[in-house]
Amino acid sequence: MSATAPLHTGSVANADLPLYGELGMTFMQFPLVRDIQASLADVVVSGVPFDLATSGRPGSRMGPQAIRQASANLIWEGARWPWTFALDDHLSVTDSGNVRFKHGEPQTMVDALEAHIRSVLQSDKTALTFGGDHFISLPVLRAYAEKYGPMALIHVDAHTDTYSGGSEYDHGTIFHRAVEEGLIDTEHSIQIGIRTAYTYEGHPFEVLDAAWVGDHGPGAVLEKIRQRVGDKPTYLSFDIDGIDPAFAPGTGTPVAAGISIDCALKIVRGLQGIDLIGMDLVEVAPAYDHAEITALAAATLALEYLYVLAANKQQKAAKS
Ligand SMILES: [Mn+2]
Repeated sequence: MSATAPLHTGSVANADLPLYGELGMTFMQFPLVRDIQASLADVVVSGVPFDLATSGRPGSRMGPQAIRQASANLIWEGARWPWTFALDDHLSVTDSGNVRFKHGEPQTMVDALEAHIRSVLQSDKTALTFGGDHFISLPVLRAYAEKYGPMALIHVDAHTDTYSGGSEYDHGTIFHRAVEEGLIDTEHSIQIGIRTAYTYEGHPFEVLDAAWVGDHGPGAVLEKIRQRVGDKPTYLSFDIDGIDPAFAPGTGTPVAAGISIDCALKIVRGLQGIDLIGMDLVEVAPAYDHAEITALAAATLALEYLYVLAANKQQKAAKS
């Protein structure tokens, strides 16, 4: 994989470019580098094939490979529309493969993932992490909080995941626990696309529910996000079930009337200028997908995020 020349340069694909990827696809065919310290990349992509904390339909352990495979549809476009530069002109990305742990022993995943993300951050890179179910965000946030302290959180989801009951390994309780553990600065955090019940009174996050997003559109959402997160280091946690099942049916706990993929992409694209320090994209369960539309939505959202990082880096370089 690493022997392959970068495929993202130039504005159009070369005739000899493998349009639909190769065997053992990495995300966007970025070089596979397992040794984090040896990598010179700005961003490390990782998969966490874990779904033991799922309350509904399992299967998100197959998410990372589905997202990587779907990204094969995106590599031919040298500069992704509507951006006017090639991603690797400004940002270097590697894929470190999947985090390894013992199936049936959730704590081994927690320990391995936390150590992995810690090593990414210690080498001055940031992480783009593919779940797996949403529980994987908790070890990631723990490692992030060691470096950044309590972070601003932008959380896209149909569910708040702030439930206080639940089991030790539970994809519905992570933000309750993250708040409890002091990983998140709730005053600067916002949840978007929510359309299921939660404890409304005393809820620590600002919520833009799916109906509000539908009524007001991405511009208004971005205004609210900017007001809320300000210039704090900001982590983006994206549950694919925040998107309407029409655009993302391949997930464990789908909820009707979500946000459209168009709106979601405009929101991610509009995060330019916010101090983004990491992203996870979780709950893609390919067994319930149709025509790979969920995996394609996830791959596209992740790529859009990388373009935002590239634009931010460019802007920073221009200032200094
Ligand atoms: Mn959810």
